Amino acid sequence: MKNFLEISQEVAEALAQGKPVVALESTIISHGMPYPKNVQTALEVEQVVRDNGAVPATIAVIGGKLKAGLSHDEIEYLGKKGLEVSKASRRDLAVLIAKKQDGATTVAATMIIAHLAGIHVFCTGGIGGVHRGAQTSMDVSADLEELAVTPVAVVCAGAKSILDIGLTLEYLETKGVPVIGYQTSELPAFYTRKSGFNVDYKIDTPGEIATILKAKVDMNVGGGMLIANPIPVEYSMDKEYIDGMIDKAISEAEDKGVKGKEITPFLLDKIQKITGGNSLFSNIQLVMSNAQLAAKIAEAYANE
Ligand code: PSU
Ligand code: MN
Repeated sequence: MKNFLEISQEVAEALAQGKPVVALESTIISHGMPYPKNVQTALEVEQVVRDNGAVPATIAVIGGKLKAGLSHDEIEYLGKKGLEVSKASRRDLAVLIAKKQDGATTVAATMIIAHLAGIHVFCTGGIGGVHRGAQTSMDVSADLEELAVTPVAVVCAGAKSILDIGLTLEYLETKGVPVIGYQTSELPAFYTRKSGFNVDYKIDTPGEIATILKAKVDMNVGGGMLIANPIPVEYSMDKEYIDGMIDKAISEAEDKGVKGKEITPFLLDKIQKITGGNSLFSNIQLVMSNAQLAAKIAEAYANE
């Protein structure tokens, strides 16, 4: 079974020694940002994880191998190929293994590979969720189903308003996923610190989050946790401005009939283009902030 899982030497050693490890996804590299910003950001995020005492494990599928821990060359390869690398979620993994192909892993697929490797803490920017209009499109991200079954804590900056945030929270409740606000009782909305919706629990320290994660993992009943870390105030965007831009992107997607796995990357790309890069800057800053928090949680978890 394990011959398709490839853990880098550094990550394998850290795990064997019980040292803190933080998983990082790769859809954000190939599909979430333009080259070369995507590669620079991916390497910087790894550095932030290191600076905060943990070992980064960037996750992707390369040549049919499920990889936990990428070299700089592999990150450069994924970033340069960009949209040519297919976006890989749970449904895609077996096919990519069999065909020996590459895949940029979503939150769902990254959680699976992190879990196979024995990593419990994962840092990303934004998760997939219940899309606006899901009542008829039934577009619910596989990320939410993964959070329901796979014991990995996902640190994010909340849910973008490309999604129906209220329905996303309802779905997570149904699926038994605890939504934790880091030092906040309100779910952040990615570019902004507020969404108008409450989290389930406000927790103020990485140590307490690690204790909850330990209990969750030790119960051994499956399922992950969502940790929402608000974007630092100095990088947060004006809510009306960004919501207006998101609405514009959504109506363009509707006009063009974009659906399925294409919709999220389409909207992310459109938003970046119509905000002239402002949102990309905020996006990068919130990922760095999440990396810092994830490393601290991983460190506390290693000491549990
Ligand atoms: N939302 C963001 N940024 C992202 C994504 C979502 O704000 O980069 C990416 C993540 O990789 C996430 C995926 O797992 O999109 C969700 O895609 P879908 O909605 O098709 O499940
Ligand atoms: Mn979808």
